[in-house]
Amino acid sequence: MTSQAPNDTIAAIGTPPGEGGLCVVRMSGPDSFSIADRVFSGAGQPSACRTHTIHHGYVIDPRRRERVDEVLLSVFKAPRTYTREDLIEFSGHGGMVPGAMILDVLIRSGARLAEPGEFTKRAFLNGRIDLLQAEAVGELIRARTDACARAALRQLNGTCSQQIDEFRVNLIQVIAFIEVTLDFTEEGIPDMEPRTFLAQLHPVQEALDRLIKSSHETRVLRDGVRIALLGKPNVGKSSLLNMLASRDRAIVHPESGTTRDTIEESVDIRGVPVTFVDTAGIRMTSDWVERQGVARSRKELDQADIPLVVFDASCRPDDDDRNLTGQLSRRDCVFILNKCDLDTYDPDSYAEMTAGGRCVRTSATEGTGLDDLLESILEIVQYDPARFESGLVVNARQGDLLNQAKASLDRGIGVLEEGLGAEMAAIDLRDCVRHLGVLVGKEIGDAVLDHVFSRFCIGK
Ligand SMILES: Nc1nc2c(ncn2[C@@H]2O[C@H](COP(=O)(O)OP(=O)(O)OP(=O)(O)O)[C@@H](O)[C@H]2O)c(=O)[nH]1
Ligand SMILES: [Mg+2]
Repeated sequence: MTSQAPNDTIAAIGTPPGEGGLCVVRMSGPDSFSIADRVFSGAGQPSACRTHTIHHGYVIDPRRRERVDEVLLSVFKAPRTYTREDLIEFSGHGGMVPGAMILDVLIRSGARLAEPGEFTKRAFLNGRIDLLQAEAVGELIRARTDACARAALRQLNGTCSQQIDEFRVNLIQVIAFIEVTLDFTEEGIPDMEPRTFLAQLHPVQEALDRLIKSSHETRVLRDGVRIALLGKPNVGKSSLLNMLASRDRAIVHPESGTTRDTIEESVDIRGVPVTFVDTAGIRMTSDWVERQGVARSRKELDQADIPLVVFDASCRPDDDDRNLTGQLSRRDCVFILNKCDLDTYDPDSYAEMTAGGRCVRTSATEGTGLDDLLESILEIVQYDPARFESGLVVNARQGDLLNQAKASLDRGIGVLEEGLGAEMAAIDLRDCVRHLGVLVGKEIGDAVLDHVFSRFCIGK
């Protein structure tokens, strides 16, 4: 069973910690107004104010009868509120202390400190949004690029939830027909044959399939891509990182072995959140610190989604280059033939080593080849902005449920196609409905809810 909404009153700071213009403390639940009446001093009592209005005043510590902060108080009366409960927001001065003092007064006056995501959890438990939408709030907060935020917002608007609901309605209709057919087998109902059911199920199967495919494509928006710059010392890895980041992020120097530790930089490439990792040049060395750096570079070679293998193509390949390419057992990588601005540039001498791979010619010092490099990266992540526009941003929970729903539906359709009996198919179809229900948050237990909302920040 789905949990009931709790009936206590919660409070939390809704803005990030630190110095800032404002700090917002929110409070939600049945006692919000009685607590606010006790701690707020302004032109009138909050409980007497019209809903969706803002009032100037002070938060008072009722014990000491002294002002805690000057605030604007926003009044939201149930049910047209974020949580569907009575809700109050105090906008006080930003900073480490004022918000904490307001919160302290609210807690001492009867509110409880909210758990992470509890405001959004209440919006869900009170039926304002479904679980897909609640999770989209979390995605929106965590979004690292515009494209990811837009996708989360679409999900928050309920577009995906509507689609899932349509699937459920269609399946429930078919299950109901099957049950009716079973009840009236004697009389025989001519329209209720497997092909009638199949005609209704196939479009759901196709639409679910499309949703799963598009969710694979949008996964990269949510999780981002980790791309490592690898190569022997001095080939220009740090210079390339600076070119990709459009700033002087890493130290560049003519001496070999400049970069000792891995350096990360987040970049938005046409909506895809990419983390570029600059690494220490891979070579045999007796220097202890450099050896640790090389070990980290090797780890990056395994961990990164895409390795960018950099060569200094103004010199001929040597053993260090050959050793490195020997370790590339695998996967998509991009070979970068750097330093194309130099007279001695000879990319052909690398042809054998890079045979069959994607190659890009660059000059990190002159900024040449950046577009080609970005294109190669987007090709590997199969980025297509048009498809991203309609996709669902799935997390692991949602991905699992979509796949389980699809598997049940496929089984049910298989049973009908083989003429094994509609009552058998109904069992699978019911499973599918159940999985889709859990996806949008119907009939789920506390453990799942706690897991979903524990990943939120406090105050959301
Ligand atoms: N002419 C030219 N010089 C470059 C280019 N890229 C890098 N360099 C120079 O090559 C030298 C080494 O560059 P880095 O970016 O520090 O090379 P790295 O691969 O990070 O080196 P390590 O950190 O020592 O492994 C510096 O003097 C750079 O200015 C390029 O495309 N053309
Ligand atoms: Mg470097």
